[in-house]
Amino acid sequence: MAETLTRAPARNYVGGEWRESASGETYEKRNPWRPSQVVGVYPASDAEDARAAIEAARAAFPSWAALPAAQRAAFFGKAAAAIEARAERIAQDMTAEMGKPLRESRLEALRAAVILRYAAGEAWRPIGEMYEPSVPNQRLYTLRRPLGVVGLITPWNFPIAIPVWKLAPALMYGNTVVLKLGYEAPRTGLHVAECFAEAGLPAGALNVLTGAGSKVGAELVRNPGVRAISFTGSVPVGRSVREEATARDCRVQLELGGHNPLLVMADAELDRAVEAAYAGAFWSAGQKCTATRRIFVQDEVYEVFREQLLSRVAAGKVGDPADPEVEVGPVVNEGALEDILAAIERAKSDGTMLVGGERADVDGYLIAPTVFEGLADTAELSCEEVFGPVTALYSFGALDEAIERANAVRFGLSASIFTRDLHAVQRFTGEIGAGIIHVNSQTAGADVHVPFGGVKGSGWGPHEQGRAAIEFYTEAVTVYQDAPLS
Ligand code: UN1
Repeated sequence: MAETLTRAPARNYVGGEWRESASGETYEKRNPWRPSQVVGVYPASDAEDARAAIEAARAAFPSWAALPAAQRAAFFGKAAAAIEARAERIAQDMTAEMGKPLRESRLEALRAAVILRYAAGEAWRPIGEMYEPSVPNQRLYTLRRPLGVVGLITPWNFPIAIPVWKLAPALMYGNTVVLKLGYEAPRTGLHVAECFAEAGLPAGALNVLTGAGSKVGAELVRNPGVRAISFTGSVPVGRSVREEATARDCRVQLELGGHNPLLVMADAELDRAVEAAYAGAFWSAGQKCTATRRIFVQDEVYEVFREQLLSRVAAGKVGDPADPEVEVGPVVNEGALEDILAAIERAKSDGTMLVGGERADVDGYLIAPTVFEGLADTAELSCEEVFGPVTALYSFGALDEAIERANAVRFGLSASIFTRDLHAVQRFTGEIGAGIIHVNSQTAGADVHVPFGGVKGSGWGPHEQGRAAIEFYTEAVTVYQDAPLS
């Protein structure tokens, strides 16, 4: 039996108004730690809602784009302050709806405000370059212009950071936005809409919808009114988004999966490497595309590293994500729980499970942190992304071998090496197949002011965040401006 809901059903934010879905349909969101508890009711939006949001964004575009950037930035400062003022509420909601441990939810809520403040600074940075002309009386320069309406399709696993790091540059460069929130974490993203509404953002500049990707996302991808789609999510959906959008000349940016390696050299600070392995593999229950999936340890220290990692797993606090001490909470829903447990079952015949592997709570979708060893590099778990608290240990002899094996997957998002050897660092940063490279820190995490994105099968299109975001959210034009002769 569902427990009583204490909050009114939520609504979409379209054209500056709070609206129910056109069909009136809703869906319930339950707490992955206590699935009998309904934590919210949300519009089950469909293509009609997406079309209304696209129309609102289209209508708002000319005046939004015409505003001086510093005026656009002023809304960001206010929205950031509104996020900071309600950060604890946002964090609690995030934890209740998708199960991220509160300690990480709190950091993510505040990170959203930092992203907005960084993006606001774009108002004072250049948007073009001046060149020497090759004829007299000419100014020759490049200029970056907004695209128009952009569609943002976002996942549940970073339910405020990812929507904000997409919408912030999109709006700052003068586009208007239709944002589709992750189905499993709508409340967190709706806080952002509320904060922009409080900031007085002009109606229609930002439109936010809840509902299924197959309905809302699909319309954004197909609708000719949408000039660009930024998508973060799974590989198969990302591929179909790319095919459909590029076929109609719509700009596409994809952030997809990862299968991120952590290399531990014999000279590494082992305690720090163990901490990084634990955090990278198990925080947020491994539900990050930057999570550590493979841990390569040099032969000489393999045994001691393994023992230390297993002690760290034994000491780790696993359970209720609302407890601020808890490091590993539930996975997002029952389907994810079943898929991860099934992948663990299959992996048992490919290698040795050292710890974990079972459901760790009768109600919550909790999986105990799980470590394998002895898997072949071609085993499923060595190659395919299992989006949960599961990682594997591999031993290696020389750095060459480790880099080659680490690179032998189709993904290339993040990678990390622990060593004191500068030569090894230079080899690694030069040769590892990853877009985000860490030296002596964990594979997950992303600063707001630098580019973020993968190589190989982990992404497509320009990278996100930092100044890199200008590539995707603007079009560059070259202007030959000859002065009149008299
Ligand atoms: C992070 O590691 O803090 O969906 C960010 C994801 C990535 C973002 C990771 N796109 O997990």
